[in-house]
Amino acid sequence: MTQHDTIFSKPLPSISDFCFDQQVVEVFPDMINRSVPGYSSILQTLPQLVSRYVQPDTHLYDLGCSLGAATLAMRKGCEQTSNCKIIGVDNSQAMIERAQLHLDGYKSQVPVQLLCQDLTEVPIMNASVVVLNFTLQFIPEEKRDAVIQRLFDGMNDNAVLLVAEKIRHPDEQMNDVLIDLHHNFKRANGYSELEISQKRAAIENVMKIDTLQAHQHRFQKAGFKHSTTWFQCFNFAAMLAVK
Ligand code: GEK
Repeated sequence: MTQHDTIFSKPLPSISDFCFDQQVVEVFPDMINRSVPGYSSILQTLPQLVSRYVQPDTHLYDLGCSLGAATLAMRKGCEQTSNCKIIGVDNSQAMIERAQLHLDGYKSQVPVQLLCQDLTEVPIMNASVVVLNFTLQFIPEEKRDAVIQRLFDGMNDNAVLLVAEKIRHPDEQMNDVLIDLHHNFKRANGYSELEISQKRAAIENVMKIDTLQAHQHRFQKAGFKHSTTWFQCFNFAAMLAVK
């Protein structure tokens, strides 16, 4: 059973930058479900997208896999394809250890290898599916172009890159509307004003968000032939790009 997220419920004397430590691992499923609108819809759709693009005898990568929720969804989508291997990567040791326990709990023919490593350093090769489910936003902005380019270079023709992110609207007034809708979503899920504002302060420095246009531009620049947004709820969006 996942624990209820109360990390920011008491006033904190000072707010440190958010990090994915043991305390976060314990509450992570509750935290992400109550904070990210559309998270479960995106996960439910992943098997369909994976089965559409997966190729036999290839690798599938889940970069920033946390507890392996997307890894499990990917595994469902490639169960019928021969000789696939999933590689899950996260640079939080606490996340990887718990993800291994989750994955061991479900039987499957598809091998999964979990790596505790910085995703910017993991070799990508023979990939038919690459997933960045709410992870790119934690990579320093100046490195994002190079990260997407490396993924593109390690992908096969017709492979798919699936990227979900919190996004910023270029029109400030519209951006404010989307932020208010998101905060109301968090209130409706039981987060207090104090929790919302302390979390915001903790995440401000570690999560810089791009516009949808910046993402699309980056995909094109890397060489992807096709890309679109396939899901959006408030300021959270899921995109796909095909090589
Ligand atoms: C899910 N995809 O449940 N290298 C590897 N991992 C990283 C890096 C990095 N440089 N930076 C951050 N992470 C998951 C949810 S959570 C999203 C992803 C969120 C990892 C970090 O340790 C964390 O586990 C994950 O990226 C982001 O579908 O909490 O909003």
